[in-house]
Amino acid sequence: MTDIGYEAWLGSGRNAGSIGSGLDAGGGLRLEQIAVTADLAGCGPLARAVEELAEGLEALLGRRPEVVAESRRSGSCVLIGTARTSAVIDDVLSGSSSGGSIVGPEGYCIRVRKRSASQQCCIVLAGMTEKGVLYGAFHLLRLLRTGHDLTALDVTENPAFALRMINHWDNMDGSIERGYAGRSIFFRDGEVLAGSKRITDYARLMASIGINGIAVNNVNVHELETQLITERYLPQVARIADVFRSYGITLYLSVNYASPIQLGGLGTADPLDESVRSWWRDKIADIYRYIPDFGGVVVKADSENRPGPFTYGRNHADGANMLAEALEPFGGLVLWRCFVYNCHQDWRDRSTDRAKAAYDHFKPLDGRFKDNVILQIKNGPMDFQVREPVSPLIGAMEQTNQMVEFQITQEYTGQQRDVCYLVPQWKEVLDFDTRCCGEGSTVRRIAAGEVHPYKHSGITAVSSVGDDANWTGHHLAAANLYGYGRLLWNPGLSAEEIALEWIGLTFGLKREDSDAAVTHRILLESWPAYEQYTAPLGVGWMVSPHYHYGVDVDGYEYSKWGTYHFADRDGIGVDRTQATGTGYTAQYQPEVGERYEHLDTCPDELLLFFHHVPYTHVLKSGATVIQHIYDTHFAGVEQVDKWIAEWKQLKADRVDADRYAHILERLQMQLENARQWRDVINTYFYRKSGIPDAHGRVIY
Ligand code: GCW
Repeated sequence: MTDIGYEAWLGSGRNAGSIGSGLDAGGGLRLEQIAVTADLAGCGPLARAVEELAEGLEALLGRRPEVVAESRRSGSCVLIGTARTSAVIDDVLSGSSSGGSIVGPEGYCIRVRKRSASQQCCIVLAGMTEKGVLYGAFHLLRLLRTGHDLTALDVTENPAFALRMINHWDNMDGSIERGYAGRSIFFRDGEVLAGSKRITDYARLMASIGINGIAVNNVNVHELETQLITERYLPQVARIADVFRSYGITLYLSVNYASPIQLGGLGTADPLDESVRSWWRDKIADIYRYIPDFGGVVVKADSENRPGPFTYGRNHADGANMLAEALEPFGGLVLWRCFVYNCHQDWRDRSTDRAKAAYDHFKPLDGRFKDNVILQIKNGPMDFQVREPVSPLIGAMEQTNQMVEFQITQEYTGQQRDVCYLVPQWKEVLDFDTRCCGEGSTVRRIAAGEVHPYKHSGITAVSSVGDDANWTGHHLAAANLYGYGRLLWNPGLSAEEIALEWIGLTFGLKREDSDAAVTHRILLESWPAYEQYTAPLGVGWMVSPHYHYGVDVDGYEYSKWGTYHFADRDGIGVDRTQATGTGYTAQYQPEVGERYEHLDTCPDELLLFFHHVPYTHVLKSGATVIQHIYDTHFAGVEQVDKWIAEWKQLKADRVDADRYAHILERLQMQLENARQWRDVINTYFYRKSGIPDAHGRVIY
């Protein structure tokens, strides 16, 4: 078994030829030393930063820089340190040469300084905290590895979101719910893999993209995982937390709402019952004895058959506040998921609309949650479909902290067999203007805490990582993991730029390289293509039940999950209007809701999410709905076909043989999948509607 891809975007060997200009090229940047302003006794983020720089520079320059105290520096060096440890550091932190950028607690500055006497140049990397220095070290190495000009370096960076999290859906038997890249890196056969090198390497990878919080176990907390918060497992969990801490990452756990019954032997988990509250207070105190900086708990309650406060006639604020009260003395958080809906719906019941559920449950509770509760809201109202509108709950609560949940694991978007680069989708969500506080109330600003005065906010996402050698199954799926972190640091980066960075770092290809261009094109075209050959115009859900890979048009049509397309011989789509449908559009701000309410203003790509229309309805594109279905399904397959042809043209010695063959094989699988989708969807709608393809292509 090969370990190609294990280094992911931190691989450093291949592209040594493209290292930063200015290094040894007359700019005086020979970087013979790493000078540190503090002693390095600890093993925290500062020590990690030194280690990264030493190894990274050695790989790039062919010699290992000497690590010295600031007082012993001579010649060209990287000087690193935190605020108030050195005059040079403080000077750099106090303002950029262009003046006045403020460095926050996780931010950093990188500047080139000339030492007047020797005319030797130093790169000064200054962070307010050790974490900032570590992020800065990864930034500097990224610049070096992608060939940036360092001679006039002037960087000031702060992350856009405070909480930049990952949620693993890992179970203790080693399986991963919705995992497509092997088994868990945290658990196996009921044990915690404390001490595993893989976890250290993972923490490093996550720190390199700025992730600062990780929940390691599945939100569906089963029997054994319920015990993770007991003395039996806490010592091992604490060892993972130690590793995370050294990389600036805080550990979180998903907990079972019914723990007081299952672990404590109580007869109830009623959040207003004093014995339940006191049980949780003791339990949380136990956790902090093992993990002093424990981040808090993720809770999936009253959702898909998980226990919750509803059993006791209480609401979600009651449930969340009980946990929040126990966590408060330690500064811990409750990440309370809003994925709450009736998963036992009768498909005959046309009045219940799953899309409305989260808003209906949570919006009335605004202001009733404690300050250390954050509502965790999926980006769309249904469930990570290839196309959904933005959840109307995002921004709708002024007095309740919120964070957005994305899905990096490709449950509904090709399961890391099909390439589907999701950064463009996430960017669309972040740029969406909810109008909750007038124009400019974008999801990005809400999640950054700029629209409402949230005490805590940020973004989380379901992990795509498993123990496959390359972490993500499909090599190209690593672009989503990388892109997620980069976007959370700086949502101003374009999806194109992020893809280019990733290609440069992963394959050592320069942007002007034609092989980089092919890979870049495939990534950028992949989400649109996936949308084209799967469920059309925002309708979603035509997937094989439970697995969610592959087509099954009626797989969920007569089920209990609340996910229907209502196709008949005349038309298709879900009427969610106020005028004649479920009234879902009323959950948006009026300007937004009105746009979706009317056929003439509803964007094509979401038409069938909001409206039931005849197949002959003419879209803004000029095509009828049925012709659009045929055209996009043919186009989606052609697209994948074209990628294969282009991939085959790559120069043999560029992308290494292993990755070349792996990606080609996956593209061929994707072609099969796309063809199946195309033929089933086109045939289904041809048979339903009786309307032939205007271009006479083969439909069965
Ligand atoms: O997307 C659905 C998945 C479930 C998942 C659930 C959730 C962890 O199909 O596997 O359960 O969402 O987000 O809780």
